[in-house]
Amino acid sequence: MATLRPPETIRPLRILLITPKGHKEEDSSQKALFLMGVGVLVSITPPQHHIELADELFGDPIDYAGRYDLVGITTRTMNVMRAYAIADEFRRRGTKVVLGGVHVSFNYDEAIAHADTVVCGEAEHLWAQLLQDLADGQLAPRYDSKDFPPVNEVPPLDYARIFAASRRDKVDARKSIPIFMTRGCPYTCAFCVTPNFTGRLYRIQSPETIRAQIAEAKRVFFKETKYGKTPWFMFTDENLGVNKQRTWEILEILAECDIKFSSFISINFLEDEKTVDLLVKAGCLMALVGFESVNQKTLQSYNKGRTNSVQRYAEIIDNCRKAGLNIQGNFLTNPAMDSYEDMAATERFVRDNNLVMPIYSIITPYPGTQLYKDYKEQNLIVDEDWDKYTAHNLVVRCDRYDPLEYQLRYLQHFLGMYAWPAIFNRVRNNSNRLVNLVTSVLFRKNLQDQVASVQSGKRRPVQQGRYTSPAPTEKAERELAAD
Ligand code: B12
Ligand code: SF4
Repeated sequence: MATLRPPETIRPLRILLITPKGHKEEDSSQKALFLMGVGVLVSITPPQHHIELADELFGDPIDYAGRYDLVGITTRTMNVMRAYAIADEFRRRGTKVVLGGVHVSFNYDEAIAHADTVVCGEAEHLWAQLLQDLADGQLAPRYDSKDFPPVNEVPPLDYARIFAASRRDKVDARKSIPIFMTRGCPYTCAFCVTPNFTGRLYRIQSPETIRAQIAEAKRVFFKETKYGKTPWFMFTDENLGVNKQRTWEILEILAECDIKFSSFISINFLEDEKTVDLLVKAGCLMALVGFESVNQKTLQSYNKGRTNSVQRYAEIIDNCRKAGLNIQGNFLTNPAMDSYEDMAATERFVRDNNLVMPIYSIITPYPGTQLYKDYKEQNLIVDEDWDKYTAHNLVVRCDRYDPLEYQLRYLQHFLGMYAWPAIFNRVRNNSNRLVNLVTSVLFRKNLQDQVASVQSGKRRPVQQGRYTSPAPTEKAERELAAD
């Protein structure tokens, strides 16, 4: 690793950072004003460089003829094919391209065919080095966070610079502003990228930094209108409540900031009355919870049994609601484990508990997860067309059911969570009625379209040949014998 020189000795660069929109990515009414990965890059770029942002989720055009020294593209699995297409076009015109983000971090060989360099892992400690190398004409083909010191502290966001670089305007109280308090999550759910990415290192910003960032984000991005005087923040934390004491401190600061927000938080943290009370006082409109399954055995197979206890779900939701906290729920279905009856039970659970904005996904083995590794070894992944990795397409083996029927039934149960009586009860039983109504109606329409496209044959899972299970490994045989 070369040493970093003072900024004034490094040629100023013109940089374009792109957020691509996956070919099959659906339009969302609540997309983030900017992706956090991009926000972080802008905030840590040495000041002499000029940065522009183009976000395809908002329809920003991409100026392929623009004179840029570097085009950086962030990737997730569902948008990576689009990222590659954009990268190829810029490189065809002689512009240097760097790819980064969760997908390419686990697929270097695939990604480098479309880029001059690929960043694997977190960029905080390598970005300035990469830019210096580029300015010196010595760009390396790979920058891996493992070769740099660990990111023990996450940097505060520079909202003013992000605003200046982006094409977004100020937002009113109906649109959320992204921010994070913590990064990482120490748990090891098999379907999640976090444990092998940023996870084990759980970092928490200091209360003073949080207070200052909120004030700055409000000043830069928020405008008061008839829709309200209180800004709404989207916390992009993986899991807010991991360190209880520090979470309480953060929530006490937030309570003084006059904001509303939503955040991911594990269900077990919501068992604690004080945490719930402080969340409500801090302005939390909605806790985003990964319930994943209403079957404890399935949770155990995902390594999620430690945080989630199905038996306690309904009581915790009820207590939170009584305290004034809405609970949003995320669920998964897996053809290897979940029958049609399980799908019906999941829908019933969502409806009985009046969860807000439920998201139902089909198990998707994202590269970098333990699930991907296991399914790859067992030959259970049938489709690696990354465009389909939106979490709503069947890309894994489906032996017990007809794949097309499984795909359809899954969408129908998802739509069932947005049937009119379900929407009615959801709106009636939760606070923030207008938000709940509007988002539910939008989800309903989107799901109706998805069901129609499967029914019409426009969208179908790949053909799956007859499956012969691999011979059990020695370990599996031992476990079976122990059972
Ligand atoms: C917050 C969050 C959300 C929020 C907000 C999303 C948003 N639009 O920002 C909401 C709730 C809306 C959401 C929704 C979904 N999400 Co989400 N989400 C996250 C979460 C928890 C944090 C993302 C984040 O902001 N991280 C903080 C930033 C700073 O990290 P970063 O983006 O990785 O960036 C760093 C590096 O990657 C690198 N980098 C990134 N880009 C670039 C570019 C360049 C050029 C360079 C040099 C470096 C670089 O540098 C950055 C700083 O270190 C992640 C978990 C995770 N670990 O990433 C999941 C995650 C991204 N989500 C995921 C999924 C699957 C979804 C959904 C499909 C879930 C569903 N069933 O509907 C939807 C899809 C919505 C959509 N269209 O985007 C997956 C994606 C897996 C994958 N391989 O693509 C993740 C990884 C979780 C998981 N299951 O493992 N999500
Ligand atoms: S609790 Fe959430 S963020 Fe943490 S590993 Fe599990 S799914 Fe990922």
